[in-house]
Amino acid sequence: MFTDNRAAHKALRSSLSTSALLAACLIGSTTSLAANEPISSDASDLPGLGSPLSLSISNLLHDDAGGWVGARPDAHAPIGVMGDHVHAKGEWMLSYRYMSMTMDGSQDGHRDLDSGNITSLTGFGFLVTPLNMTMQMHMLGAMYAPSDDWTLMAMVPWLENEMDHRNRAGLEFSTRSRGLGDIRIGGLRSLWQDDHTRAHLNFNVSLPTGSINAEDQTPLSMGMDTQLPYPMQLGSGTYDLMPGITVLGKEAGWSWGAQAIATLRTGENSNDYRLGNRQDATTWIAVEAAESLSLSTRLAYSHWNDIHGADPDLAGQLAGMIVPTVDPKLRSGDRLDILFGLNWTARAGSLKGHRLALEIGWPLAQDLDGPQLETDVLLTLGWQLAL
Ligand SMILES: [Cu+2]
Repeated sequence: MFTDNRAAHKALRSSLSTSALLAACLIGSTTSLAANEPISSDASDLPGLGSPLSLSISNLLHDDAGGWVGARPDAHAPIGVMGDHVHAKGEWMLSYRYMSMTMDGSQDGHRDLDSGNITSLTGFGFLVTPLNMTMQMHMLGAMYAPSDDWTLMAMVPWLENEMDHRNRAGLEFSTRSRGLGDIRIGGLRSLWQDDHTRAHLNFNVSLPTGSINAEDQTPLSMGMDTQLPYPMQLGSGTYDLMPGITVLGKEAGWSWGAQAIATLRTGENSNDYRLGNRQDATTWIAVEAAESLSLSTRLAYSHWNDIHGADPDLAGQLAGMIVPTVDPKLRSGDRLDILFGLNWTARAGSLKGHRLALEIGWPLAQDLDGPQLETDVLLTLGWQLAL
C-alpha cells in the first residue's frame, strides 16, 4: 500500500518544508517560554503551593477544573476536526468554517495517470477526462449543551464545486455546481472525564438537504443543462448515520486527540443509488506555542466505497464511455493526509471568547479505484465563538 513514488515525493516535499516552518516556530516559542518563569504542571495541580507569578502563568496554560473548553488555544482540536469537544451545561457556541479541497490529476491505484491515457483509445478510452476539481464549503455551526452529559450540534454547509475537463479532441471546458449541502444534526454524549483525558461518543445524522440533481452545460449537451456526474452533486440524497468516538488528552503545554467516525448511508436516494459508506480516523498533537497560540500536527485516514445502484440520468453517459466520473464503480479509494494547524484564541478584551484557526494539509498517499481525481491540498479556516 502507498507505494506511488511521484505522489509520495510530492507530499513528502511539501510536508518537509511545512515541518521545517513548524519546527522553527516551535523552537522560537520554546526559547521565549524558557526565558520566563519555569512552568510547572504541579503548580496548577496544587495551586496553594505555587508562587503568585507561577500561578498566574499556570492559570494561563491550564483551564480550571472541568474547563476543557476554556482559555487554552489547544482546548479545541485542529479546526478540520468536527465534533471534537463537548460543552458544559448551558454553554453555546457558534462557528464558521471555510473548507477547500483541490484535486489535480488522476490516479488508478497508486499510479499517476497521464490525461491523454484516459482519453486515448489505446488507454482507458473515455471521451472526456476530468483535469482538476475545486470543492469549497462555507459551513455554519452551532453547539448547545442542555446538560453536562449531552451537547447538541448542527452544521449547515454551502458548497461550490468546479471541475475542469479535456476531451479527446483537446477541447477544455468547466462545469460548476453550487448550493446548500447536507445539513448535519446530532449530539455528543460524554463518556468520561478526568484531569488529563476525556472521551465522548459522536451521534450525527446527515440529512438529504443537498441536491442530487445539479445540472450544467457541457459541449455534448447542445446548450441544454444536463445532469452532472456523482462528484459534482451537492448531497448524498439519503439519511446518513455518522456514529463515532473521540478521545482527548491534555498535559502541561501540549495536548493530543483521536477520533473515528463512520458514515453509514441508509436506503436509496430518489435517483436510484446510494453513495458508498466511509470511515474516517484521525489523530493529532498540539503544543502551546504562546499564551494564545497553539500549533498542531495531524494525521487523517479515510476510506470510502463505491456507489451502489446508478443514476438513470447518467446511464447514457456511462454506456457511451463519456467520462469516468459517471461510473459508480470508479469511486472508491483510501487516503492518508498530514495536516498542520494553528489555533489562536483571544483571552481578554472585547474579543474574549473568539477563536481563529487554520489548518492546511496534503495527502501522504492515496489509493484510488480510477481513473479518479487525486487530492492535492486541503485547507480549513475557521472562527468559533463560545457564549
Ligand atoms: Cu463547541
